[in-house]
Amino acid sequence: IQTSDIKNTVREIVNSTPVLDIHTHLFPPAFGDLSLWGIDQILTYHYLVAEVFQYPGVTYDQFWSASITEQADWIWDQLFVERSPLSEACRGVITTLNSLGLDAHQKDLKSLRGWFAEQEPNQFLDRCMELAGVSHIGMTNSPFDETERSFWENGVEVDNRFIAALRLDPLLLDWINASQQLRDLGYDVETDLRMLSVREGTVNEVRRFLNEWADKINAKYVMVSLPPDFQFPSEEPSSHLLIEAVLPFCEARNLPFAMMMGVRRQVNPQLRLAGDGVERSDLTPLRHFCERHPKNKFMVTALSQENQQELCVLTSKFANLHVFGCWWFMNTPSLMEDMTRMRLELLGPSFTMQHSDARIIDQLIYKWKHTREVLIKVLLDKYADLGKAGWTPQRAEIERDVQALLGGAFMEFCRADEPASGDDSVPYGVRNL
Ligand code: FIX
Ligand code: ZN
Repeated sequence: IQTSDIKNTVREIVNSTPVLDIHTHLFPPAFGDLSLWGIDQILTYHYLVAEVFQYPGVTYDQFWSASITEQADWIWDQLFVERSPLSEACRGVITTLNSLGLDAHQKDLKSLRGWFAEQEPNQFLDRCMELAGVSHIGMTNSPFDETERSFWENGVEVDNRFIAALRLDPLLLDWINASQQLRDLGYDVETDLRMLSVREGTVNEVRRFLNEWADKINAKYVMVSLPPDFQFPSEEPSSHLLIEAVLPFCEARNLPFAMMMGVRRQVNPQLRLAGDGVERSDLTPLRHFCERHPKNKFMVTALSQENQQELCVLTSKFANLHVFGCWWFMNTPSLMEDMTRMRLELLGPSFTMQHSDARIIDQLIYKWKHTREVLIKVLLDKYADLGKAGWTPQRAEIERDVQALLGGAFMEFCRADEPASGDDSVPYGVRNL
């Protein structure tokens, strides 16, 4: 294609390529109240809760004892009426409403509520996925969550556009409580993992738990979020469980083990879900994972800006490491742009540019619209630089690159055979996608 047409071509391809959104907190409507959507949910998103407490007016107690409608009223008033919605999370609300054909600037919350009240959940999901250009949605599935667990135990039928990920935070970060929960679920585990002889039985039971739940939910990968000072290997239960149960299980089933690194939970507990923060992570454990477990596949996203370059370089050293997403505090246009540029410069199109982390179905719209805007900008620059160097891309080449960045590289990573395993009977993690 002509250099002058590249702009339109890149824009058109980025805007029309379907996304595999590998990590969200969304559930399909079959999961009842766990499936969140609608104006009051969007307005009480925890990013906006954190923002509204920048301004005086209500105490934490007043806010949390109010109904969700009252909370949404307060956030709307403070962040959209009294002030301009300049933050990324606020702009997201505007983009979402606008894309749905609603006029947010009229500041008429009542009529917005009326519109949402008329929507049918399944049709609304279809509409959001279509507007967002999302073909598949990765969930976050925790057998340790009682409400969610009961849906799975009762054989919930899962919309096949949703992909399950087995989330293991309690198992790896809070073994004392997790071991009790496992016993309650009928697994014969001991809390004390220090003695090898005792550990053996426990480890086998943990593997049974992992296998049963991976089957039940049809998990495509396994996932944990980690604090900045997480160490591996160590004398902590997490290391015993990883080395003896989780990693062998992942290897046997060819499931990637995804780590989200750098979250300092509950910096301000009064903010509840909005109270988590970020600190720079020590990435040495990640190197240890890749070196010592070459037959495992690891996926990583880091929450701190200061970790991004080191993470890219580490990724370029290990074929069993896949970097994904601009997570949470990194999911802001300026940082996302820097990160995507750097990743392309250091890794080429071998990573997953973004995951939405949406908690509310409607948010798919803005998260992906804003991401695509960034991707267009970055790719246009990169192709322009390549043009100057003497390489003008063909349409099919641009399509291939965009597909890789929006989910294709992840699929390829999941499907790739392990370097040293010759066992053909092992099912591929995402073969049914
Ligand atoms: O741990 C996670 O998966 C995080 O994404 C969430 O805990 C966080 O609250 C969030 O929604 C970030 O976007
Ligand atoms: Zn998340």
